[in-house]
Amino acid sequence: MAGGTPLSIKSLYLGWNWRPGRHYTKFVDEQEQVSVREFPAELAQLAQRAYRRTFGASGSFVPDAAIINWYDENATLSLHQDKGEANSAIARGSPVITVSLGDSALFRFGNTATRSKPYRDVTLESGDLFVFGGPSRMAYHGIVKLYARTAPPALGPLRGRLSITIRETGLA
Ligand SMILES: O=C(O)CCC(=O)C(=O)O
Repeated sequence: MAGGTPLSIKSLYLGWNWRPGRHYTKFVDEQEQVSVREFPAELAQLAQRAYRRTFGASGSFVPDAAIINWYDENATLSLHQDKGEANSAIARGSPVITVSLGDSALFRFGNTATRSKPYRDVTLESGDLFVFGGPSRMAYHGIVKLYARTAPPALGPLRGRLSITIRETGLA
């Protein structure tokens, strides 16, 4: 839910739990009884490879959180900035890395100041990995639309789109 309105995407959290409008916690419930699922080492390795390919070997990037979003064919994600992470991580330009699986989607990658132009629309296909960090870390971004039934047949009965968005919270 965002402000009482159901989101049109379904989300699962790894490493740290995030509730829109709140902050990261280690628990999935209000009562703080159920711990969030572990952030898998395989995702950390994948994100670090992407980081090195994009920004070179120097610099530090310690990913520790992922959001898995599932979009049905009508789902969208409005333009937003990712700003729940620690100021230190954001100030370093620590990247946000998104892996796409399933149906293709139109991803809008904007500027850091406003939700309006200039922005670029990029089609993300299954298997694509998108990295933004450095001076683009606070770029507004979102999913404008899905292209239904474009997922590779090899993914079997998966409907819609899954994205895995990996970040460094800087909170550990
Ligand atoms: O689904 C995507 O590719 C983007 C996800 C996203 O923007 C987010 O989780 O903040």
